[in-house]
Amino acid sequence: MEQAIVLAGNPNSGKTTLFNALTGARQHVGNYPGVTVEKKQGTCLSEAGRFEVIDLPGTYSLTAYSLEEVVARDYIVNENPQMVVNIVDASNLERNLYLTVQFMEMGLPVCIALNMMDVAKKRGVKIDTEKLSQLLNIPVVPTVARTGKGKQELMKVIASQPSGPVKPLDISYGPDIDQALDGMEQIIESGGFLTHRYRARWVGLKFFENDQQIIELGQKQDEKIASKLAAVVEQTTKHLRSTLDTHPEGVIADQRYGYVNSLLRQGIIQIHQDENRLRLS
Ligand code: BGO
Repeated sequence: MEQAIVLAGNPNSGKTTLFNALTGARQHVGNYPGVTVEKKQGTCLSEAGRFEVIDLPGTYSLTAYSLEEVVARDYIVNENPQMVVNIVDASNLERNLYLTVQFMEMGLPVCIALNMMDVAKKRGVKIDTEKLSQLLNIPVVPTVARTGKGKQELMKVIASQPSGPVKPLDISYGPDIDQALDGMEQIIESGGFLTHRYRARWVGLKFFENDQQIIELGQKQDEKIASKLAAVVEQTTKHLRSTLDTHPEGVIADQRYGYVNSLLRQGIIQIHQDENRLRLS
Protein backbone atom coordinates (compact mmCIF):
# COMPACT_ATOMS: atom_id res chain seq x y z
CA MET A 1 0.00 0.00 0.00
CA GLU A 2 1.25 3.50 -0.80
CA GLN A 3 2.07 5.47 2.33
CA ALA A 4 1.67 9.22 2.71
CA ILE A 5 4.29 11.43 4.32
CA VAL A 6 4.30 15.19 4.76
CA LEU A 7 7.26 17.55 4.57
CA ALA A 8 7.02 20.28 7.18
CA GLY A 9 9.39 22.93 8.42
CA ASN A 10 10.36 26.57 8.68
CA PRO A 11 10.37 28.64 5.46
CA ASN A 12 13.80 28.39 3.77
CA SER A 13 14.75 25.14 5.52
CA GLY A 14 14.95 23.44 2.09
CA LYS A 15 11.52 21.79 1.99
CA THR A 16 10.86 22.54 -1.67
CA THR A 17 14.34 21.42 -2.64
CA LEU A 18 13.93 18.12 -0.75
CA PHE A 19 10.44 17.67 -2.22
CA ASN A 20 11.89 18.05 -5.73
CA ALA A 21 14.77 15.68 -4.93
CA LEU A 22 12.31 13.05 -3.67
CA THR A 23 9.61 13.33 -6.32
CA GLY A 24 11.46 14.53 -9.46
CA ALA A 25 8.94 15.08 -12.25
CA ARG A 26 6.24 13.01 -10.53
CA GLN A 27 4.55 15.97 -8.90
CA HIS A 28 1.61 18.29 -9.31
CA VAL A 29 0.55 21.57 -7.78
CA GLY A 30 -2.94 22.54 -6.64
CA ASN A 31 -4.51 24.43 -3.78
CA TYR A 32 -5.71 23.31 -0.36
CA PRO A 33 -9.54 23.22 -0.41
CA GLY A 34 -11.12 26.64 0.12
CA VAL A 35 -7.88 28.61 0.44
CA THR A 36 -5.32 30.06 -1.96
CA VAL A 37 -2.42 28.25 -0.35
CA GLU A 38 -0.40 26.16 -2.79
CA LYS A 39 -0.42 22.40 -2.26
CA LYS A 40 2.43 20.43 -3.78
CA GLN A 41 2.00 16.70 -3.98
CA GLY A 42 4.17 14.07 -5.62
CA THR A 43 5.27 10.47 -5.66
CA CYS A 44 8.60 9.28 -4.32
CA LEU A 45 9.93 6.02 -5.75
CA SER A 46 12.72 5.03 -3.40
CA GLU A 47 14.67 1.88 -2.54
CA ALA A 48 12.42 1.69 0.55
CA GLY A 49 9.19 1.77 -1.47
CA ARG A 50 6.68 4.14 -2.98
CA PHE A 51 5.43 7.13 -0.99
CA GLU A 52 2.96 9.91 -1.60
CA VAL A 53 4.71 13.13 -0.50
CA ILE A 54 2.94 16.38 0.42
CA ASP A 55 4.96 19.56 0.82
CA LEU A 56 3.17 21.55 3.55
CA PRO A 57 3.35 25.36 3.75
CA GLY A 58 6.41 26.61 5.66
CA THR A 59 5.64 27.64 9.25
CA TYR A 60 7.45 28.77 12.39
CA SER A 61 4.81 27.54 14.81
CA LEU A 62 1.70 25.35 14.99
CA THR A 63 -0.61 27.80 16.70
CA ALA A 64 -3.27 29.28 14.45
CA TYR A 65 -1.61 32.70 14.09
CA SER A 66 -1.42 32.50 10.28
CA LEU A 67 -3.28 30.82 7.42
CA GLU A 68 -0.22 28.67 6.64
CA GLU A 69 -0.15 27.36 10.19
CA VAL A 70 -3.84 26.46 10.12
CA VAL A 71 -3.50 24.74 6.73
CA ALA A 72 -0.42 22.74 7.78
CA ARG A 73 -1.91 21.71 11.12
CA ASP A 74 -5.36 20.81 9.74
CA TYR A 75 -3.83 18.78 6.95
CA ILE A 76 -1.77 16.70 9.37
CA VAL A 77 -4.66 16.17 11.80
CA ASN A 78 -7.23 15.32 9.10
CA GLU A 79 -5.05 13.17 6.86
CA ASN A 80 -3.10 11.37 9.59
CA PRO A 81 0.11 10.80 7.56
CA GLN A 82 2.44 7.91 8.29
CA MET A 83 5.20 10.38 9.13
CA VAL A 84 5.77 14.09 9.52
CA VAL A 85 9.20 14.70 8.02
CA ASN A 86 10.40 17.85 9.71
CA ILE A 87 13.05 19.59 7.59
CA VAL A 88 15.43 21.26 10.01
CA ASP A 89 18.08 23.74 8.89
CA ALA A 90 21.25 22.45 10.56
CA SER A 91 22.79 25.91 10.36
CA ASN A 92 19.91 27.37 12.39
CA LEU A 93 19.12 24.60 14.86
CA GLU A 94 17.63 26.48 17.79
CA ARG A 95 14.94 28.27 15.80
CA ASN A 96 14.06 25.21 13.72
CA LEU A 97 13.78 22.82 16.67
CA TYR A 98 11.20 25.19 18.17
CA LEU A 99 8.79 23.87 15.54
CA THR A 100 9.95 20.26 16.05
CA VAL A 101 8.94 20.28 19.71
CA GLN A 102 5.48 21.51 18.69
CA PHE A 103 4.98 18.52 16.39
CA MET A 104 6.09 16.29 19.23
CA GLU A 105 3.71 17.99 21.67
CA MET A 106 0.85 17.12 19.32
CA GLY A 107 1.84 13.46 19.64
CA LEU A 108 2.60 13.07 15.92
CA PRO A 109 5.00 10.55 14.39
CA VAL A 110 7.89 12.83 13.44
CA CYS A 111 11.40 12.41 12.11
CA ILE A 112 13.99 15.04 11.32
CA ALA A 113 15.70 15.56 7.97
CA LEU A 114 18.66 17.56 9.24
CA ASN A 115 19.22 19.60 6.11
CA MET A 116 21.92 22.07 4.97
CA MET A 117 24.58 19.87 6.52
CA ASP A 118 27.01 21.24 3.91
CA VAL A 119 26.38 24.80 5.11
CA ALA A 120 26.87 23.80 8.75
CA LYS A 121 30.11 21.99 7.82
CA LYS A 122 31.41 24.99 5.91
CA ARG A 123 30.83 27.11 8.99
CA GLY A 124 32.85 24.66 11.08
CA VAL A 125 29.76 23.39 12.90
CA LYS A 126 29.64 19.66 13.67
CA ILE A 127 26.35 18.21 14.83
CA ASP A 128 26.06 14.95 16.76
CA THR A 129 22.97 13.65 14.96
CA GLU A 130 22.89 10.40 16.94
CA LYS A 131 22.84 12.23 20.23
CA LEU A 132 20.15 14.61 18.98
CA SER A 133 18.10 11.59 17.93
CA GLN A 134 18.58 9.93 21.33
CA LEU A 135 17.65 13.04 23.30
CA LEU A 136 14.53 13.74 21.24
CA ASN A 137 13.76 10.04 20.86
CA ILE A 138 12.98 10.46 17.15
CA PRO A 139 15.01 9.56 14.03
CA VAL A 140 17.40 12.23 12.71
CA VAL A 141 18.83 11.82 9.20
CA PRO A 142 21.45 14.26 7.85
CA THR A 143 20.64 15.56 4.36
CA VAL A 144 21.87 17.96 1.71
CA ALA A 145 18.67 18.49 -0.27
CA ARG A 146 20.46 20.46 -2.98
CA THR A 147 22.51 17.39 -4.01
CA GLY A 148 20.03 14.73 -2.88
CA LYS A 149 22.50 13.41 -0.30
CA GLY A 150 20.77 11.44 2.45
CA LYS A 151 17.42 11.06 0.69
CA GLN A 152 17.61 7.26 0.36
CA GLU A 153 18.62 6.93 4.02
CA LEU A 154 15.73 9.19 4.97
CA MET A 155 13.18 7.06 3.13
CA LYS A 156 14.64 3.87 4.62
CA VAL A 157 14.32 5.28 8.13
CA ILE A 158 10.72 6.35 7.45
CA ALA A 159 9.83 2.92 6.08
CA SER A 160 11.37 1.19 9.09
CA GLN A 161 9.42 3.12 11.73
CA PRO A 162 6.74 1.10 13.53
CA SER A 163 3.20 2.37 13.10
CA GLY A 164 0.95 2.99 16.08
CA PRO A 165 0.63 5.61 18.79
CA VAL A 166 3.58 7.86 19.55
CA LYS A 167 4.52 9.01 23.06
CA PRO A 168 3.95 12.75 23.00
CA LEU A 169 6.44 15.23 24.41
CA ASP A 170 5.27 17.04 27.53
CA ILE A 171 7.36 20.09 28.34
CA SER A 172 7.07 21.64 31.78
CA TYR A 173 5.65 25.15 31.55
CA GLY A 174 6.39 25.97 35.18
CA PRO A 175 4.26 25.13 38.24
CA ASP A 176 1.38 27.55 37.52
CA ILE A 177 0.67 26.53 33.94
CA ASP A 178 1.46 22.84 34.57
CA GLN A 179 -1.02 22.68 37.43
CA ALA A 180 -3.67 24.51 35.42
CA LEU A 181 -3.08 22.13 32.48
CA ASP A 182 -3.55 19.10 34.77
CA GLY A 183 -6.98 20.41 35.76
CA MET A 184 -7.90 21.35 32.20
CA GLU A 185 -6.85 17.93 30.94
CA GLN A 186 -9.38 16.29 33.26
CA ILE A 187 -12.20 18.61 32.16
CA ILE A 188 -11.30 18.07 28.49
CA GLU A 189 -11.02 14.31 28.75
CA SER A 190 -14.15 13.73 30.78
CA GLY A 191 -16.17 15.86 28.35
CA GLY A 192 -14.59 14.35 25.22
CA PHE A 193 -13.89 17.95 24.29
CA LEU A 194 -12.21 18.00 20.82
CA THR A 195 -10.46 14.77 21.80
CA HIS A 196 -11.65 13.01 18.63
CA ARG A 197 -9.00 15.09 16.85
CA TYR A 198 -6.51 16.39 19.41
CA ARG A 199 -4.87 15.21 22.64
CA ALA A 200 -6.35 16.75 25.76
CA ARG A 201 -3.23 18.47 27.13
CA TRP A 202 -2.58 20.04 23.73
CA VAL A 203 -6.12 21.49 23.64
CA GLY A 204 -5.48 23.06 27.06
CA LEU A 205 -2.20 24.48 25.81
CA LYS A 206 -3.94 26.02 22.79
CA PHE A 207 -6.45 27.74 25.09
CA PHE A 208 -3.46 29.24 26.91
CA GLU A 209 -1.95 30.32 23.59
CA ASN A 210 -5.24 31.98 22.63
CA ASP A 211 -5.54 29.82 19.50
CA GLN A 212 -8.72 31.17 17.93
CA GLN A 213 -9.36 28.16 15.70
CA ILE A 214 -9.29 25.69 18.61
CA ILE A 215 -11.27 28.01 20.90
CA GLU A 216 -14.00 28.48 18.27
CA LEU A 217 -14.12 24.75 17.44
CA GLY A 218 -14.42 24.05 21.17
CA GLN A 219 -17.17 26.63 21.69
CA LYS A 220 -19.14 25.04 18.85
CA GLN A 221 -18.84 21.62 20.46
CA ASP A 222 -19.55 22.57 24.08
CA GLU A 223 -19.97 26.18 25.19
CA LYS A 224 -19.92 25.24 28.89
CA ILE A 225 -16.61 23.39 28.80
CA ALA A 226 -15.07 26.13 26.66
CA SER A 227 -16.10 28.71 29.33
CA LYS A 228 -14.67 26.56 32.13
CA LEU A 229 -11.34 26.33 30.31
CA ALA A 230 -11.35 30.06 29.56
CA ALA A 231 -11.91 30.70 33.28
CA VAL A 232 -8.87 28.58 34.23
CA VAL A 233 -6.78 30.49 31.67
CA GLU A 234 -8.02 33.83 33.01
CA GLN A 235 -7.25 32.92 36.60
CA THR A 236 -3.76 31.65 35.76
CA THR A 237 -3.07 34.70 33.58
CA LYS A 238 -3.99 37.04 36.45
CA HIS A 239 -1.77 35.09 38.81
CA LEU A 240 1.19 35.10 36.41
CA ARG A 241 0.79 38.84 35.87
CA SER A 242 0.69 39.68 39.56
CA THR A 243 3.48 37.32 40.66
CA LEU A 244 5.90 37.24 37.73
CA ASP A 245 4.76 40.18 35.59
CA THR A 246 4.41 37.88 32.59
CA HIS A 247 1.68 36.18 30.51
CA PRO A 248 1.09 32.53 29.51
CA GLU A 249 2.04 32.90 25.83
CA GLY A 250 5.39 34.39 26.86
CA VAL A 251 6.03 31.65 29.42
CA ILE A 252 5.13 28.92 26.90
CA ALA A 253 7.48 30.30 24.22
CA ASP A 254 10.29 30.78 26.77
CA GLN A 255 9.94 27.26 28.12
CA ARG A 256 9.91 25.75 24.62
CA TYR A 257 13.11 27.62 23.76
CA GLY A 258 14.47 26.61 27.17
CA TYR A 259 13.79 22.97 26.37
CA VAL A 260 15.52 23.26 22.97
CA ASN A 261 18.51 25.01 24.52
CA SER A 262 18.82 22.42 27.25
CA LEU A 263 19.12 19.79 24.48
CA LEU A 264 21.65 21.78 22.50
CA ARG A 265 23.79 22.33 25.59
CA GLN A 266 24.27 18.58 25.96
CA GLY A 267 27.10 18.45 23.42
CA ILE A 268 24.99 18.39 20.24
CA ILE A 269 26.97 21.14 18.55
CA GLN A 270 30.74 21.42 18.27
CA ILE A 271 32.31 24.44 16.64
CA HIS A 272 35.60 23.64 14.95
CA GLN A 273 37.97 26.51 14.35
CA ASP A 274 38.87 26.66 10.68
CA GLU A 275 42.60 25.85 10.50
CA ASN A 276 43.08 28.12 7.48
CA ARG A 277 41.32 30.94 9.21
CA LEU A 278 43.51 30.39 12.27
CA ARG A 279 46.63 30.51 10.12
CA LEU A 280 45.51 33.73 8.44
CA SER A 281 44.65 35.51 11.66
C1 BGO B 1 18.04 29.30 -3.23
N1 BGO B 1 22.33 22.86 1.10
C2 BGO B 1 22.48 24.09 0.55
N2 BGO B 1 23.72 24.61 0.47
N3 BGO B 1 21.43 24.80 0.11
C3 BGO B 1 20.20 24.25 0.20
C4 BGO B 1 19.99 22.97 0.74
C5 BGO B 1 21.12 22.24 1.22
O1 BGO B 1 21.03 21.13 1.77
N4 BGO B 1 18.65 22.73 0.69
C6 BGO B 1 18.07 23.80 0.14
N5 BGO B 1 19.00 24.73 -0.15
P1 BGO B 1 13.88 25.97 -0.40
P2 BGO B 1 11.75 26.13 1.54
C7 BGO B 1 19.14 30.21 -3.57
O2 BGO B 1 16.98 29.27 -3.77
O3 BGO B 1 13.81 24.55 -0.81
C8 BGO B 1 18.79 26.08 -0.69
O4 BGO B 1 11.30 27.55 1.75
C9 BGO B 1 19.04 31.04 -4.66
N6 BGO B 1 17.88 31.00 -5.42
O5 BGO B 1 18.55 25.91 -3.07
O6 BGO B 1 13.32 26.98 -1.33
C10 BGO B 1 17.87 26.13 -1.87
O7 BGO B 1 10.94 25.40 0.53
C11 BGO B 1 20.11 31.87 -4.95
O8 BGO B 1 18.30 28.45 -2.20
O9 BGO B 1 13.28 26.21 1.05
C12 BGO B 1 17.32 27.54 -1.74
O10 BGO B 1 11.85 25.41 2.83
C13 BGO B 1 21.24 31.88 -4.16
O11 BGO B 1 18.16 26.85 0.34
C14 BGO B 1 17.25 27.77 -0.24
C15 BGO B 1 21.31 31.07 -3.09
O12 BGO B 1 15.39 26.27 -0.09
C16 BGO B 1 15.86 27.53 0.35
C17 BGO B 1 20.25 30.23 -2.79
C18 BGO B 1 17.73 31.81 -6.55
